[in-house]
Amino acid sequence: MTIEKTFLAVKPEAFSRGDAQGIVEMLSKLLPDAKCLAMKIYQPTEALAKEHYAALSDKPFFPELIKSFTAGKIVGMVWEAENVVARARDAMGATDPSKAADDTIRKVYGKHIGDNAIHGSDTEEGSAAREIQIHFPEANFAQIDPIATLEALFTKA
Ligand code: IDP
Ligand code: MG
Repeated sequence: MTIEKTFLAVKPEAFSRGDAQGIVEMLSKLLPDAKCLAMKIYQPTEALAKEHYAALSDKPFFPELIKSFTAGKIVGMVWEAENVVARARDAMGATDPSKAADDTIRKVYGKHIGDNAIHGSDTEEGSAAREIQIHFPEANFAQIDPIATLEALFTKA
């Protein structure tokens, strides 16, 4: 049993639809033992997006993906729990929302493969740690209440 961290983010399209709160609530419900360790609202720069999605740079949809990920604000988060990388992916559902199982975040909040509401680190070794380093280089992690923190961030924004 390994305690892991993963990087999760409400994507720009879902954020602009006003779905951030619902998505964070669903994460809390589907991963009840997981601790949220950090949360920020920010608009990814092109450089950040390209670094984040570097492994997909040769895909035909890469330009569209970068455009989408930089189109507006995201809610970037670090969550920690046993086996959380894979479990968060289960909570998210399939990459294509039309193929996602019922009661998954992408089924409820995703629209299509390019607008699938939430990002979560891949299970490939080192992927989550790399993304956490990119998005949270400051790395001052402490358990926070994700719903209350999001509300406070909205109040400040
Ligand atoms: P994941 O987000 O489920 O881990 P990845 O294969 O890592 O899926 O792809 C990253 C993101 O790129 C997806 O969430 C999706 O928004 C987008 N994407 C993946 N495949 C396609 C595609 O075939 N067309 C358009 N966008 C895609
Ligand atoms: Mg991926």
